[in-house]
Formats: sequence, structure tokens, C-alpha cells
Amino acid sequence: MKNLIIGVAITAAILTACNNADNNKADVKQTDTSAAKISKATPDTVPASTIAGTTASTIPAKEILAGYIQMKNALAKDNGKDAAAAGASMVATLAKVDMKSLSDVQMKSYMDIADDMKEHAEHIGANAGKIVHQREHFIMLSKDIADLVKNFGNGGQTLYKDFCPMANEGKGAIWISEVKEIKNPYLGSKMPDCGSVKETIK
Ligand SMILES: [Cu+2]
Repeated sequence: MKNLIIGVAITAAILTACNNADNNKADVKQTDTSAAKISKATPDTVPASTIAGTTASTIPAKEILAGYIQMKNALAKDNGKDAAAAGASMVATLAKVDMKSLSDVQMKSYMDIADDMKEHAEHIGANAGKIVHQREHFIMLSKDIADLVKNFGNGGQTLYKDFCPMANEGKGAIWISEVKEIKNPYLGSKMPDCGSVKETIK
């Protein structure tokens, strides 16, 4: 008897949940997975804040971002060769950063991400024929780029922080995009529009 009551309660809970989901149906594509429904929440808009005393010009944030975006778009098109070229040019850009022009606080913040960023850009640059491997490094590079934007600004352009719950073997991964439309760099043509905008960085 007790089990039956629990069973009825669970069924009722499931039905309620389904009804709630039904109410939101207009917002959600029929083919969406439940993970995609969860990530459908309204994205935050955050200012392109920078660390104390930083001006956008001290780090070539715009140039670094341009290389990253080129790489992201190549991966979204399953083009490992173009992604590698973007990786190589990003390494060259990073090598040009004049550390002496940075204040102590800027230096510390930049040093925290610069080596990591360089390493991932190098690996992406050196693995034109191995897009799976490039995408593994792109997961970590994207985190560095998100930190770069947070600390050194968005280079004067509106950016979007996107999230795909299926990337990174189902653990999920973020990327930074210059367009609002989702173009997934981790899944490419397999699932080009998987993911959602989490933050708008103006
Ligand atoms: Cu590698």
C-alpha cells in the first residue's frame, strides 16, 4: 500500500513536470534535449569590465580575439587546416605583447593566462589533420579567452559567451563568439546549432 501511494505521488510529480514543460513549449524546439531546455534560460548581459587601471590598449585584445574568432569559425566548419593557420597567427600575436608596458596588476593577470593560451594555440596550430585534438585544446583556450575578455575587455565589440552541454564528452564547454547565432565549434556540421548564449558582453 505504501509503495502504491509513493508510486502515485511520483506519477503526479512527473505529470506536473510534463505540464510545466508543455507550457514553455512555444519557446523550445521539439527536437531539443532536456539539457538544451535547461540552458534556454535568458542570457545575462554583462559589461566588458576590466581589472583596475587597465586600458584596452595595453594588450592587443582585439587582435588576439580576431585570431580566436577565426579559429572558432574554422572549427565550426570542420576545417582543421584553417584552424591551424589561425592558431599559428595567434602564437605570433602573443609573441608580440610588450610585457614591459604593463602595470604590475596587469602583468599578473596576463601572466596567469598567457602561457596557457600560447600552449593551446600552438597545439591547435600544429595539428591541422587532427580536428578532434584541436577541439580538445579549444575547450581550454576558450576558457583563457573568456578570462582575457573579463580582465582586458572585449576589444570594443559585442561578444557572446556560448555553452554547449554536449561538447567535451558530455561535460559541456563554452566558447566566445562575435555573432548571436549559435555556430558550434565543437560539433561542427554534426550539430551546428547545439548550445545557447549564456552571456552578452557589451
Ligand atoms: Cu596537443
